[in-house]
Amino acid sequence: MASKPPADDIDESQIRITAPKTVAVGIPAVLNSLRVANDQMGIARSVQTLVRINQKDGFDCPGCAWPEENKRHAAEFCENGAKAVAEEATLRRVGPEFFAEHSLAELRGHDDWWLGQQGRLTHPMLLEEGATHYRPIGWDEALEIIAAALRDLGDPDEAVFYTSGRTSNEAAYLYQLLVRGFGTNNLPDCSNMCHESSGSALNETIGIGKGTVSIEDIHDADLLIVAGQNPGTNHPRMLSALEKAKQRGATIIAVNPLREAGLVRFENPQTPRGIAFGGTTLADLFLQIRLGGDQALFQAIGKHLLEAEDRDGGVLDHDFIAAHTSGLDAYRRELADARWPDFEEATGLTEQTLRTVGEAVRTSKSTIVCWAMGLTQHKHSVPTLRDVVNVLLLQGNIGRPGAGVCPVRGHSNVQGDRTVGIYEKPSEGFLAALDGEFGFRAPREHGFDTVEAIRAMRDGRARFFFGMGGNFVSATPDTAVVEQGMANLDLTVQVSTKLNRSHVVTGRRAIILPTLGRTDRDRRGGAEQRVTVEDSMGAVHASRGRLTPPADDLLSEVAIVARLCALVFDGAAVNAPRADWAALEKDYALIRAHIQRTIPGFDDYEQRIEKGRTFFLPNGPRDARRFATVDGKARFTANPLEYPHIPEGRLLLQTLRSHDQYNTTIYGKDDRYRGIHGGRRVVLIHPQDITELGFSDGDLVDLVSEWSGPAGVEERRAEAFRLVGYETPRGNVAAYYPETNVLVPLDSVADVSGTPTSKAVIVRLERRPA
Ligand SMILES: Nc1nc2c(c(=O)[nH]1)N[C@H]1C(S)=C(S)[C@@H](COP(=O)(O)OP(=O)(O)OC[C@H]3O[C@@H](n4cnc5c(=O)[nH]c(N)nc54)[C@H](O)[C@@H]3O)O[C@H]1N2
Ligand SMILES: Nc1nc2c(c(=O)[nH]1)N[C@H]1C(S)=C(S)[C@@H](COP(=O)(O)OP(=O)(O)OC[C@H]3O[C@@H](n4cnc5c(=O)[nH]c(N)nc54)[C@H](O)[C@@H]3O)O[C@H]1N2
Ligand SMILES: [Mo]
Repeated sequence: MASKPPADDIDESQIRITAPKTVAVGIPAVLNSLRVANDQMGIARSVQTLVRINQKDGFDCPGCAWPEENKRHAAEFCENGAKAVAEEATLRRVGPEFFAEHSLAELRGHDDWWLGQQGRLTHPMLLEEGATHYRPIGWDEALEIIAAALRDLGDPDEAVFYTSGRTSNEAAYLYQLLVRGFGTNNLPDCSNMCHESSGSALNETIGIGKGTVSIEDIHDADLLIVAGQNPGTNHPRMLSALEKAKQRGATIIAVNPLREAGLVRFENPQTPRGIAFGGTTLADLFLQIRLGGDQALFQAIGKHLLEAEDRDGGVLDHDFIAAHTSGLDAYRRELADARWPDFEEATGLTEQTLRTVGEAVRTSKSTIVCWAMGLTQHKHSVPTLRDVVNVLLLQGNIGRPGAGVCPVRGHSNVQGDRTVGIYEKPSEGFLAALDGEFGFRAPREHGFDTVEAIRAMRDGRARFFFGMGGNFVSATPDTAVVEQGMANLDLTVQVSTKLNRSHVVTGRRAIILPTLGRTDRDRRGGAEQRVTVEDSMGAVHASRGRLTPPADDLLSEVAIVARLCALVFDGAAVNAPRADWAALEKDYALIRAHIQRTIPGFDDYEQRIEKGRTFFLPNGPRDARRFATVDGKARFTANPLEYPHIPEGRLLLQTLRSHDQYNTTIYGKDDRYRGIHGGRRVVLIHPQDITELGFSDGDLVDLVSEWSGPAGVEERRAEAFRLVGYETPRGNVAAYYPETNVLVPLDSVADVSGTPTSKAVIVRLERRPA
């Protein structure tokens, strides 16, 4: 299995390398965001759009899920938020003429960057079996083909319904109802590849799969540990919150194999200090940890705290532990056996450094741990995150001001989608509420997550795929297997704003349904509709787009799903949900009323989102130190230490994002902060590893991943990457996703959560034939 760079548009011989930056944002970021916006949408539309991002009567930025500050700036967005918006608000169009001009075979030869640059989709398109080109089709006809394909399936479990995390609460709720009404829980989502490990660990230990802090807690924290996250690129607005905490006296510890600029120093473009005086130093301590060493780090902190307690006392919060937790003894025993040399080996840090961190935690009055993909995409991510919770519980750092867990979410509504039912393992309580509300019986058997869905596609157990947003083909692991799996299907349907690889790697038949994005005006039933979203901290608010949509008769996601519900349910099945689908399509408030009646925490939904208001969903640990776990306590857990072992002559590869991309949407080919310009097929590698493996900086290599499967060692190859000497731990390398997804074995997943191990792939380098 190999991925060749699509030859048409990749010429990365011109890649330019400069020194990595040590400061993030500042004026260059502002200029860059304006340039990108102007390219895509012209200056008038840029200004009209950018001033409404994250304002109280505007739209929610589709960039990330970081919450807004309560007091908003005139420009409450960041460089990368502006790029995300510009991509959506672009004036470029992909209409029927485009598809007439470009055959499927030709489109397959382009990379994700080229495809995304073509513009917004404007018409429903159909690819008939054996056809070389998509052709335009009417909405009714398209929806009828989908409904007929569903009726044709022998078993509802042969259908897979994927969701990406931009979908609004209203659309997601109706969508899960469509899927469950049809008879399956096959609802894989991007979260399966993202924060599923966080959800698994947090649900088990504190009884809620979400973070427990608010933005004020971040400002008030005494110590912030930011691990496995690159906020300068992926959550730039978080830097303002970290800056504020810093100015109030907080200590920040960054934990990352790479010295990411955003963690080192921040120039806030919204303050004179940021513009004129060189900004704020963020990380007081930068731990350049080995990939996958974080469990050892948190165990080391826990061990240090317990030793200090035994020696001097006064470290643990005994009242909290007695009243609210269970399992301390088992955790204590596990750590008593753990050895400092193992911690050193796993982290690449000395005992002295680890104890310095332990001291910072011991003396902190309130501690928050923030994390993202660096902690969730490893085989042992769930035990790692359980050990994060253990450390916080020791000092009662959950459910009080300035303290708690902060998994920093990716997609802007990924958390809301899960809240309203996008989940392959729904709870009985949720299903029973749906049954009561809609007069049917929802299926109880759990469905496929993302990896299981791909296996089903590969093995012929799935025949139908529906993608509510996202780019399943490029975002998922093991690209060659996924592409073959898609080709096995009868029909693949994508509801999308922009062209991507999932439109050109298809089943025997394929349908593209273009849809409105966050920035577009959504007029239905004679009124402008708003939707709601939930941010990373459990706050829900409304979002309303103002721009003229890219085509006149575009349907919103809600309208598409409501019409499918009518086609699939009305008149037909005996056991089907009942509702006035046409009415729901015309007034989204009616959908919110259903949500309010079936999901706890949405009381007075409509009133609480009026006039730019925001409300918090209930959060037991945060609100009242209530822990909905098996024993009603926050649970200490004993987790044997795990960390990656890299075979001789091999490297451990993490796959990550550049500064110029949003997941599989590539804005450009620069990674400004890391000093990479004009190309993406690079491997960041320690200079001594380059020499030791017999290469030179700048050499072109193939990356070959090695995975011991049931049938022996499997190899996967990604061709033509340029070696770039970079400050990363020995033996650890980094390269961009999605180009490297071909290397991630489908079966290499995190224990418990099933998340692909995108931050831990064993590879070797092979010289390219000259
Ligand atoms: N502009 C922009 N914004 C985005 C996105 C985007 O693509 N572009 N994507 C959105 C989405 S869906 C998500 S999930 C988030 C992703 O946000 P991040 O998690 O910040 O994204 P990654 O690029 O995957 O970066 C992972 C970081 O973790 C570090 N890391 C990797 N492995 C380890 C490890 O073992 N231990 C530690 N301590 N660190 C490690 C890497 O060096 C890197 O700094 O961002 C969201 N926001
Ligand atoms: N190797 C590796 N793989 C990874 C990761 C990694 O770090 N390494 N990260 C994983 C993570 S964290 C995530 S979240 C996934 C992301 O997986 P996805 O969410 O599936 O991928 P995206 O690239 O965000 O999807 C982009 C597409 O969404 C569509 N779109 C954008 N906005 C809208 C909208 O409002 N409505 C609709 N209907 N469509 C819209 C556009 O057509 C666009 O092309 O990838 C995962 N894959
Ligand atoms: Mo994500």
